[in-house]
Amino acid sequence: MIPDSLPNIPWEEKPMHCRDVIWRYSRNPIIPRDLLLSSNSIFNSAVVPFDDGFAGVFRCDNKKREMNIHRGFSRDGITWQIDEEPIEWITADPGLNHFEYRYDPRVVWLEDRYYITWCNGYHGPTIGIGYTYDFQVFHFLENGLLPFNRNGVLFPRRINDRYLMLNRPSDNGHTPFGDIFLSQSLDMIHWGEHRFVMGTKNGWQNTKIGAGPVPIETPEGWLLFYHGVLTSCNGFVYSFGAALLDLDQPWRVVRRGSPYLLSPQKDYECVGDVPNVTFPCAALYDQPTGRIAIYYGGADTVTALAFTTLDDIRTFLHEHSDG
Ligand code: BMA
Repeated sequence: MIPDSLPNIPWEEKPMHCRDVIWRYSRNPIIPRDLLLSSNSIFNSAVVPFDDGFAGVFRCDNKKREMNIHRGFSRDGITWQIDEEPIEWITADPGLNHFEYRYDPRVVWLEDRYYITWCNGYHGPTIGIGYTYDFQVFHFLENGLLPFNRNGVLFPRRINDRYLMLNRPSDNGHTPFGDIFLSQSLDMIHWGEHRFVMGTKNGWQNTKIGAGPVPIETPEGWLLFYHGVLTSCNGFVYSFGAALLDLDQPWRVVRRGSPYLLSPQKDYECVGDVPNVTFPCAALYDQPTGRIAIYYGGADTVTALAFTTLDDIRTFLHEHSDG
């Protein structure tokens, strides 16, 4: 169960000189690439409140450059103990456990358990869906959609009886296109009733977009942080921004911020295995204070943290929205 109040949310006040909506943790990155003996890089990872602290699922690319997801725990959400070995999945169909790759996890508390979604290699990238009750035993449920698809992100509750998942149809490579869609399910296995949510736009999100952290429920709508990709003459640049989706029909966009909120500007975002990438996969929210902590990958190499408040985001979306 995730409480509305999260007094131990990682937090740092906005620096005096900062005029941005989002500010970075002063001691970024919080997870170095070599935290594990076996790791080449640890990035694009997801965390949730768990017990007295936090649990997480981390994307760890190893020194063979295999991409897999590992479990971790933390007291404060900043210093993490991550397993050397990847998560082992229990599945009824052994054919599904054939490992190609697993990456970019998201974790959500939904009804009675933590669901994990990730980009799962199954004859191409698709959305793997699994769950755990305790972060000890992990069950692999199904591939929710056909290849090729990435950035599968579940909503934290059913809406109109349905589970909802944002996703981004793609190709088998470094996809030069991509819009956000929403798919619906009565049982978490069979997905349909697909709806278009939003597409690319000029500027920082001109090539493709994809859902980031699990949407946060607010009185004005679902707050969605999402990444947007610009094609520069030197390759892709991954920034992220925010939108509000309708509470009952979340494929309807209520507001969409036109400037990005954060783009690769610090060394650990600009320099690494893939330069110029900021890629959010998780956000913690403390309702009483409105504090939000966003976890994002830097340059496909390290994990970093940034902060904002719901008020800051609300003001931003009111003042800089293009609908
Ligand atoms: C995307 C995913 C992300 C990665 C990004 C930038 O397609 O593979 O994991 O952060 O590219 O390389």
